Amino acid sequence: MKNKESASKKIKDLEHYQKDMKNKPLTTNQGLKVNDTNNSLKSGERGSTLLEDFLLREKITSFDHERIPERIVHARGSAAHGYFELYESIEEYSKAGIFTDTARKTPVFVRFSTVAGSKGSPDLARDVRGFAVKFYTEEGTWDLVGNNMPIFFIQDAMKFPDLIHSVKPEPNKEIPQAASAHDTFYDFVSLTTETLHNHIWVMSDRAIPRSLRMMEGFGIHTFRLINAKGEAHFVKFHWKPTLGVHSVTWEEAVKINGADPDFHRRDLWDAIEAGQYPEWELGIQVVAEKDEHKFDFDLLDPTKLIPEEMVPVKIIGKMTLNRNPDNFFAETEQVAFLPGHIVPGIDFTNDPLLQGRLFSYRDTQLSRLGSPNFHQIPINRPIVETHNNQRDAHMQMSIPKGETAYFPNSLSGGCPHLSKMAEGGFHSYEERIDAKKIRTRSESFNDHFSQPALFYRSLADWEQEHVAAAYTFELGKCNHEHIKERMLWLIAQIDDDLANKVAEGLGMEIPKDIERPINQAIGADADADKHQPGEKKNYLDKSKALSMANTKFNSIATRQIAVLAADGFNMKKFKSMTEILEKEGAMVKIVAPHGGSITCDEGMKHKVDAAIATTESVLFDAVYIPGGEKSVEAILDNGKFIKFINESFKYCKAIAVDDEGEMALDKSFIKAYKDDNAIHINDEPSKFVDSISKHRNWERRKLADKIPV
Ligand code: HDE
Repeated sequence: MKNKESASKKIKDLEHYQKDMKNKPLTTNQGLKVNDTNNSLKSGERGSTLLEDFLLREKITSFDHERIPERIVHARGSAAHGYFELYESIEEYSKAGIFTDTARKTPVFVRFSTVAGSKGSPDLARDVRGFAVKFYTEEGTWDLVGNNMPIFFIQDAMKFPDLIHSVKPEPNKEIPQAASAHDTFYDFVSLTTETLHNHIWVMSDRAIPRSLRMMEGFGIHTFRLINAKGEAHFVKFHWKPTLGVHSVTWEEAVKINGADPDFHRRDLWDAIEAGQYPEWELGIQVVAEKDEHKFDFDLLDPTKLIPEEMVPVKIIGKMTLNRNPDNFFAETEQVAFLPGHIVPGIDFTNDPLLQGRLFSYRDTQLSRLGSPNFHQIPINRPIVETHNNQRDAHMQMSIPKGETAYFPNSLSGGCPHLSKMAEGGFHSYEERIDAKKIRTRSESFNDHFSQPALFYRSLADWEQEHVAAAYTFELGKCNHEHIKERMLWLIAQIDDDLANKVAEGLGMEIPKDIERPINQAIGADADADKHQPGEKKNYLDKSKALSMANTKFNSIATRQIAVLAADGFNMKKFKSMTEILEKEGAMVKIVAPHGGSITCDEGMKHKVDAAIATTESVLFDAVYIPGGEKSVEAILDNGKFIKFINESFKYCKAIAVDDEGEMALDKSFIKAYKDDNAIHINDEPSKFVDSISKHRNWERRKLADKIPV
């Protein structure tokens, strides 16, 4: 169901371009009604096809050219429409209408993506997620093109092609797809130590989110906010999901990729269709210009975050996604995000990564969308009128009138005319620059170990274990010993304990010292010593915001609950349990021995959501087994149900059973562990709800490792 009421300005604009085929005759692109689209024109019934057949040629030509180049990075993505609302004006920092006018509902279009994989790659790859937001503001479009991690791999745009070439499939054999676990990536990472911070985030569960709706977003770079007086403040942007930040485990991710490679895409779509609109609050970390140099790291270095303990995040508004796209290609594929799209009140800094992005995104749209007129594609059009002297090129959709296409002119009355700043004219922030032209990296960017160490220290024990397992898995997939050794040495610079665990898993020794220079991202004539990673600093012991153990655990909204049942299940308990789960916003799905429907002990038919043969436990958050002897016996007759139960236990999920449902536990690994905190036998439904809202019972994990599924 589309939410018509909140149909925003942008949605109305898009409606203008929508085509509804209902009750319409099939026509050619010229409007000619078609009488036969099944047979080509031939000379005789069995004769050869004629070149004259313009109907065949139009249809086939269109088909032949359906594909456009996929994005070189972030090819795999899913998107949705929504709106942004401001809680309170921040006019002391920014004059942007979106940050001062609390009455506005600014339309947005948001695209989430993985980075390394192709368009058809699975959703649960271990990877950074793109989090790109297009705000259609009254002053023009602002694109906040961020990721789900607060830092980036590299410090200078010049390194981006190298980074991406190293992680993409190896060029001789085009292997592996959507995976960083291979030699070329670790060759690059181990020679480019600035990558280590983003890399350890990728080794954490942040790289395998439970849902796109349960991950944070970050603008990453330090930007500037500019107020009406022209004063600037540094700012970092944060998106915080109202459902909290939750992830799956790596083993589950691997299984989900097989069971449902569209897991995230489907989850986003289904939640919106069900009216369970994903929400994020927007937060800002603001730093006065005068405080630029008071930190132990450089604010212009995109491999550094500002710990929230040092600069708190001020929550200023909320984004809600309430409408799925009508057409994947027209909207999700053709949307073009450009970090260079800003509005008065927001400006750039000299972050060398951001500066390079300001070039790359416009450039890439030219090859992807084929024309500088890509801004005229409906999804990319701003909601405000545009007038300028740019003309022509492929696919010009407007008909600019008049005899002039230059400025200044007198023949068109000087129009389109310039706007003063007071009228909303954009004016770049006048930053003082007094420098020599130089190709180098600032030494203030040399700290490569402190923040990965801070991240690792801040994690809960189960998160740390997952990080160690991820390094071990990824390096275990590498073939070259010298690359693994270099990585082990570097991990030891971050944390000894972590390095020991990884070394043990790899069956290797941590090398005592390895030949310098370690960091090879320097010029041939550069003084290597000046550009090596500095000593690890400890300016903060732990930062709470870095651990998912400190996220929100107060909702089970949109959680998928599998009800394992067959004919004869006990309706009474089923009803009281599922009513509460559904009231809390969970999605209850009946998984049965077969499709169609099953009949409860009160003789009513219930639609089966998935036959056991078509689904897997990793697609669910929790399991409920109602009583009813016949029902429980029927499910225990099928080994896949037992696997389902054992696997749910293994991945630390909440499980509830009523009455005879307990027989299912006795047939499973759980038999000896019925006192587990998240196993509920004839318990109050509210207790089951509590356990689901905790996401996982990590206390169970050591035991769970022993379960052979
Ligand atoms: Fe991107 N990036 N990027 N990137 N990026 C692209 O632009 C690039 C970087 C991000 O859903 C491309 O339209 C360079 C950081 C997202 O359509 C391309 C550098 C961050 C998306 C490009 C970076 C991002 C892209 C490919 C280093 C987080 C997907 C297709 C200087 C702050 C947007 C396209 C969407 C896409 C270049 C680094 C986020 C090639 C050169 C840092 C979310 O232009």
